[in-house]
Amino acid sequence: MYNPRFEKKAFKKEVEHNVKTLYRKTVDEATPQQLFQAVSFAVKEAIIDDWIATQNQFKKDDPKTVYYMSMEFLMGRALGNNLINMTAYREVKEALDEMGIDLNAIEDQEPDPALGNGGLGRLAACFLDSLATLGYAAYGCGIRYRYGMFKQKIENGYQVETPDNWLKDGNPFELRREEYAKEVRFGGNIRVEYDDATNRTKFVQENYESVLAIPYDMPIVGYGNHHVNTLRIWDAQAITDFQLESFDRGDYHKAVEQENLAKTIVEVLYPNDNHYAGKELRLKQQYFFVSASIQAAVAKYKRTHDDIHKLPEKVLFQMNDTHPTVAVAELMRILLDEEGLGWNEAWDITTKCCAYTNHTIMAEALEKWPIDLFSKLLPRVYQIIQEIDRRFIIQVREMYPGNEEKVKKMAILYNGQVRMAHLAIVAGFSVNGVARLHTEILKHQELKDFYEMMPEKFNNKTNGITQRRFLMHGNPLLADWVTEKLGTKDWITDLSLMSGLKEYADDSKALAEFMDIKYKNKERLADYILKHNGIEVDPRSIFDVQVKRLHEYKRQLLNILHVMYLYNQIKEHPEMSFYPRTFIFGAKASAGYIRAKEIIKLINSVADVVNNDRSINGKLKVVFIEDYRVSNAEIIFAAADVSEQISTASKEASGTGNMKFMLNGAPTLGTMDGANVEIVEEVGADNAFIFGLSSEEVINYENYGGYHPQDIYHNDPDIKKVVDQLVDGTYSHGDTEMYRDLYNSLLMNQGGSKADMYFILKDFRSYAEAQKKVEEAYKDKEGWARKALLNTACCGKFTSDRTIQEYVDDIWHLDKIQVEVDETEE
Ligand code: F58
Repeated sequence: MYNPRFEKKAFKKEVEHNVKTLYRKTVDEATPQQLFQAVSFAVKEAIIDDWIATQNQFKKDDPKTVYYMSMEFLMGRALGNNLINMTAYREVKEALDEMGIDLNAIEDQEPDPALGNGGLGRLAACFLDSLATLGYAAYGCGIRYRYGMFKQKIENGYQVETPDNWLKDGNPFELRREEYAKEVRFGGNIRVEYDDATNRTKFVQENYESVLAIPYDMPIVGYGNHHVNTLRIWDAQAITDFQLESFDRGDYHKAVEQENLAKTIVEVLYPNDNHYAGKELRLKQQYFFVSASIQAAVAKYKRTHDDIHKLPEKVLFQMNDTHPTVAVAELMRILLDEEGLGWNEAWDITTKCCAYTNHTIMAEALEKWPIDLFSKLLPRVYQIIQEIDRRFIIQVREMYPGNEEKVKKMAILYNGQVRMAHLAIVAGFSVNGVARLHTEILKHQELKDFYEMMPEKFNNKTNGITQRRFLMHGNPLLADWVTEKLGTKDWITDLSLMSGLKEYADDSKALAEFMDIKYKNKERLADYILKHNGIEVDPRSIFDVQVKRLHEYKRQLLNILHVMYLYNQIKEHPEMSFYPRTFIFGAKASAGYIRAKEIIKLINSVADVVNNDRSINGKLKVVFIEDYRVSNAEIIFAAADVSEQISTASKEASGTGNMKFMLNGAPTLGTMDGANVEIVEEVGADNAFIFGLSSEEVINYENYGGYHPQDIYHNDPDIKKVVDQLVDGTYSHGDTEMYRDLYNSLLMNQGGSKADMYFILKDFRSYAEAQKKVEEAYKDKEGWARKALLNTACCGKFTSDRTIQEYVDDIWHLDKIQVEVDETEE
């Protein structure tokens, strides 16, 4: 599809013009960063026309709009993605080539916007891509953090965090929209007044601090349809009038406080994955972006509608986990206090507008705010939550008379805490999990009481990923091959068509082509590794990859212990046949998560020993890729032979990396956890390597005990050897204490946590056996190619286009938009 807006001659002129007006330079004189800016502004110019056309279409059609409320949007670089979705990548690449500019090098100048931690934030980004591509009206609502996810350096094997100053050179794709600023208030007290004129009680917040929320809009370009949605992220600014007033009154302190509040509130993304820290500043962040977004949504609605009761016909707030759950109370506050509605009317509207997605069952990730802190920071919102809770408890008592246990288990306010998940479930009309297994566990374990009381709210929406970024952009060679084989590009917006590749599963020529592309991508990754790690890896070896956040439940420790085991095997049996392997890791550990950091150090220590042992003839290599992020992820997925998805069954809600590997033709080596279950269902058990305890077995052990890792340690000499090597100095230059904590964690109960609570030793043997099967399978070149190709062919279900369509059909009920563009202009 050719986009005439990017007609080469005009585009080149535009770039030259931008370099000149922005930097007073010629293209030859400009730095790569300046060229990136100049090219991006030229691309933005074209996007803006579609953006305006989309907004005009919205005005005409007045569609229902989803507001995707999320603390995180892990967008990744915009330039390449925008070019792809504008269907202009090729023309622009050629135009730039002709100017002597390498588009790839220019793309590398863009900092990764990393306003998210991992899966949850990246899912939000994929969803925005799909919403625009499918032609639905949507806003992403979030925070414009000054510093996103930290940059990771590895120094002497240890993770070192450095700040991610992503806005240093400015963000060419954003628009500051001061005219839509909103005030957000914190703290103070609530004065209750009786208004004789209206016969109503009024709640007036006094002595509060406030900040001004300023929106920055980023275009979200749909693929080839001229549809451009908006990601609106909020910056904070001190309210200057107020400040002056304070100075006048001599209240210097207050003015400075407000200045500080504004600065700190958006300063940094909390770098926790699947862990809840309970910091006051985080609650401020939550209320800040939620309040601003809801005020803006209600104001926008009111500009063209006069009956607030009909808000649910046009507006939907999807809460990405519990982080934006204050939305419920904030909407109630606006309806009660600003719109003057009664409780029942307001509740009716709110519960039709709010829906909640759960992303984890990990107890430590559940948000519970101390009532003290919560009520001080958000006094009016807290009053409203009290009333929601009071009414809800009446319902519970009606339904389960005399059952005070239920009340305790289900209340929103309990034991001095506000339980955000309970609030989200009570006020949302929809509660969804993110993979079939996860939703079943929610219904029958974690949220059982709620499911029994309100089963109609519960539904599953298995996650998905966008093929535009993770195939077209990340793996252009395979993308072109798929197009050629299918004889159409339609897979770009209809991934189910990939099943057409199945007919090549027994075609030797096609299989050879497929593996040749994989080989080229492995060379590209090998170059990256040489450049960034100084390690030479052989693209003919098996690239076995585990990239994701570092967390004990994801079991990177199991992977590296197995590498240690293989190394022992090779050393003990030098004659043994062994297919060369490269184990590739990439993972950030949350800054305060000590054990996760120990695991990173261990991986790097094992890498040092193994990579430098000449006696094993390079049969085994271990690579830890520094600063794993969206941009290098694209290169890594394209080059993987094996996809490691080895979480303790029941712990990984879905996973989405697993889908990106599958799309790129890497079979899964994994447990029956999260979406792995559905991946195996689609591709067939023969084309995956499954091992380990089932989720039921894990849950049974957790509930009834009976697992003793020491027995395994004492009865399996290979396992014992590997575990002992954690404390015998093999990987620590003789230091026996460096990995003592990891050793203890596997064998001893410690404080609240059980020995080997993630069942690493329990699953070790079956993991090693599955790994052996991988090796055997890989030796059969064509057999492997077949498995790899079938993974790509069977990935259709895992597009986020499918996920979004399900959200639309079952929860959001949005109307599709057809953006009309003035063709004469083209
Ligand atoms: C992830 N959660 C799940 N949370 O772990 C993963 O299985 C799932 O595929 C993904 O969501 C998308 O549904 C996740 O990434 C976080 O990072 C939170 C950040 C804020 C603190 C609590 C965890």
